[in-house]
Amino acid sequence: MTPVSAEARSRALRQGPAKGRCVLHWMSRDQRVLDNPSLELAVAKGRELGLPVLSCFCLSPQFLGATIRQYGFMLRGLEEVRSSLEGRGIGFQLLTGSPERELPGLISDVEAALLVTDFDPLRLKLTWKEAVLKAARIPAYEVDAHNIVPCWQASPKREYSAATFRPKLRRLLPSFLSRPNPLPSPSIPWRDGITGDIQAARRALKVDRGVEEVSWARPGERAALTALRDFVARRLPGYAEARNDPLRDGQSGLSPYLHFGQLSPQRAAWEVRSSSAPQEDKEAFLEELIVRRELSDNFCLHAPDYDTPGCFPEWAKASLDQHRFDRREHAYAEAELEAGRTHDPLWNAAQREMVLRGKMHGYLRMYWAKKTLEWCSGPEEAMRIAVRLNDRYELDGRDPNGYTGIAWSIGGVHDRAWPSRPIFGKVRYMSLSGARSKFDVDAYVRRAEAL
Ligand code: FAD
Ligand code: FO1
Repeated sequence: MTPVSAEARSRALRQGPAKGRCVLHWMSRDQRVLDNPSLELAVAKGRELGLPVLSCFCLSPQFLGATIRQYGFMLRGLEEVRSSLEGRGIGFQLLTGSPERELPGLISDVEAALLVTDFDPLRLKLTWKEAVLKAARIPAYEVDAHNIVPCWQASPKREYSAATFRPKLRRLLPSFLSRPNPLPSPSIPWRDGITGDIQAARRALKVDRGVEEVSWARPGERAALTALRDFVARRLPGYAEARNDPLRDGQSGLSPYLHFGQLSPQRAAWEVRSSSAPQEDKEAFLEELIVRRELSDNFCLHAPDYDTPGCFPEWAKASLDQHRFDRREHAYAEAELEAGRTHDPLWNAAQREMVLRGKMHGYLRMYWAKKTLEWCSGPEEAMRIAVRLNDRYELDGRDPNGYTGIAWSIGGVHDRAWPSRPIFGKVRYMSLSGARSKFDVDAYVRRAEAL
């Protein structure tokens, strides 16, 4: 398989002559040094222009409801990024504040000749990028370092299901699923020192410190690689069957590393595919890692209202509307849901696990979100509460996978219509008895109560 250049994963946001004293890399979604095509392109441009490379990260103090749980994990990962860049002669600068203001200031301070940044379909990120490009008139490139097939190449439009998206990805995967490239060294090392005290920035953060940091995942790209290799060696075999049982440690646990970009999906896919695990387990994992995950980016990029019922397919909107005023046997206020005080022991246990550990098993996430529709006043309130709780407590929250997973659960996005029923209409229903047929619910509840 011939290596795939970073260029092939990039698109020009603005062309033009590059004149200045350095190439500036704006790291945001993909917070890693190795296997990072956006950093790779910045170094390649620096070698072409004979300029040093500076990488920067802009710490935005309020990011989509994130608490110290997520900021703490992210900042520890950035400490590792900083020291590993220093060792490679690439500069690192930590900015704090809003990127719309801070980036243009840095671009002029360092007289950047050209800007390279990573791709992110979230609305807030698109707003940041637009503002920076408007303020700084230098050539700029965007690299999709998060999808194996660059999002804009996989499909030019919103895909309605995995079934329509999978063949498009399959066709392009052979040209993009390659071994990740080594990072070339810059031709001119960065000599103006490293700025930005990450520890001081962490102390200065005015974020909710009531949601504790997690202990089950060590942050940073070295820990991410260890977690990947441990999963591939010990738990990929049997994944296809074990992944749906919340009582077995069957999922990979890689989502925080993928969310913060501390692990390259290309690296994960490459090592899974080259492993000696059974074919059905490899396929089951790659279906989630590539098809489901990259479908989420397609959805958020092409449905900017991804966190409201506006993004639901028409059949689901009409059907949910028709059943909007159906009688609810149970109804809960947001505070009762957040406190996990409902009549449903399984839901309460899943909520408790998420609040205390910052993670919830994939099967339970579907059940958890669907019940908010059943117990809230309508899809709008259900979406708002599910998004707020998911983004506040989940370590992997504030991610296209989350907005898509919640829209799938509450509004049938990427799903089909089911026989109509009260409240849900034609949106797929999930029941406690259904869960009991899949795993030992009482054992899961006991385990969560012991947390
Ligand atoms: P594994 O089963 O080991 O899968 C490996 C990777 O594949 C995951 O890390 C993820 O990147 C991807 N993946 C797996 N399942 C899905 C899926 N259904 N959709 C998209 N990608 C998937 N994922 C998040 O990263 N952040 C979230 O905030 C989030 N919120 C969700 C909310 C709801 C209501 C639902 C139904 C799903 C949500 N998911 C979210 C998707 C999925 O549940 C998690 O990615 C997965 O459980 C993470 O655990 P893992 O890494 O061990 O998964
Ligand atoms: N990206 C940034 O560029 N700056 C930030 O300050 C920042 C904070 C942050 C906090 C929690 C979190 O889950 C993500 C955060 N991100 C930040 C964005 C993240 O890197 C991803 O780009 C998106 O959340 C997913 O696409």
